[in-house]
Amino acid sequence: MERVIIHVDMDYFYAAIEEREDPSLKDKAVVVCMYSNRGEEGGAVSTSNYIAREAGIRSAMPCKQAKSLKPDAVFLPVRKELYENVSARVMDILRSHADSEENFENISIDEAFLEISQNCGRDFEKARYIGMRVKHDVLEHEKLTCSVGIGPNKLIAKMASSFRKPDGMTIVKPDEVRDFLNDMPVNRLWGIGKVTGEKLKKMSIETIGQLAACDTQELIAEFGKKRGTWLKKAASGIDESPVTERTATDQIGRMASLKEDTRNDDMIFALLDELADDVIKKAESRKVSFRTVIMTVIFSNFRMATKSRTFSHAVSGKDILHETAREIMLQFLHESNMDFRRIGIRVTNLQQDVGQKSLLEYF
Ligand code: TTP
Ligand code: CA
Repeated sequence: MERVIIHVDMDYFYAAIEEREDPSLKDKAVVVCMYSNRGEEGGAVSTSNYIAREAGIRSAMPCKQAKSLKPDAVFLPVRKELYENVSARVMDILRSHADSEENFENISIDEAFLEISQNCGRDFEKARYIGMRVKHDVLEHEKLTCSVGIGPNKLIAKMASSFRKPDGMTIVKPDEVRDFLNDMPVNRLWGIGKVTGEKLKKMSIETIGQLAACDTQELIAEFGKKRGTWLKKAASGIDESPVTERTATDQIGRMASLKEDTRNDDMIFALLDELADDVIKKAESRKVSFRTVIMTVIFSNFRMATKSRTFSHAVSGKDILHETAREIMLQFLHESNMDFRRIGIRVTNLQQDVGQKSLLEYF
């Protein structure tokens, strides 16, 4: 049965809330910073408004670097509790537009999926009207803008919402999916990380259309059965994963110190693999899959940094955790030249495995 799914992504969320709280910030560059316990010098950019982005400021960049790019920007500390309260209210507005409470899925502090198949009678023109109502209600009640994507499944809806930002709305009808994806660079496919992107590049696959045209067996030979099959399906715009409210909210994690402060890849990756294996064992014994991987590094100067990756669907198994953990760790190594003291890995957004195989397990 054909479905209609909306994905909503709030625009420059933390910075937008700060702008709303203090209208004098309106035409200024605003940078929200996560300061470490070492004060302002050690912080990283959480997010920034679009004026600041024009100066090249990006999430996760050291605040110091952001300051040098845009000295007249307004730098503000993260106010997580405030953002969480706003998020809860926004999610209530979004949920009210879904077919039912169960047809709503909150995937991060500022993103959610809503299934509206029934509410729009599977008619994409009516879906457009619901999308406009969603944007209108969020703006009216919370004075915030969002970007909306509407498509026949979660994958397409998610990619559509980032197509026109900020304050955009993009509708991709089932017969438009192919054209929508065809010429996009392959790394824009939701779920493709750096490692997979580079592997595909080596195979001379640059666009999603080229990936869709690939022989499934060739992809399986390169990426394994689950991942290879998923790549082929996703590139063809197929995603059968349901919109479902998350249930379990806890997490599983391990953290340990390296034998000595180091930047040596072998030492770091050996410990990382060990920690990831422990996390997977615990997840398997509890029969849960996870959607988010969070990595923490404590540097030799005790500064702490965190990075996370949220998958489009719940995933499980050693390989995906190892790959993701290594990818994130490489980013840490790339972005800092300090020695590492401790590393940690956590999985969250846990979902109980119910034995039902869906596309979400093809990762
Ligand atoms: P995003 O949706 O990735 O970013 P955004 O809402 O700021 O901007 P966009 O308009 O491009 O959607 O993340 C949501 C919030 O999560 C963001 O406002 C701040 C927080 N965040 C971090 O703290 N660190 C990060 O590295 C990222 C990417 C986001
Ligand atoms: Ca956002």
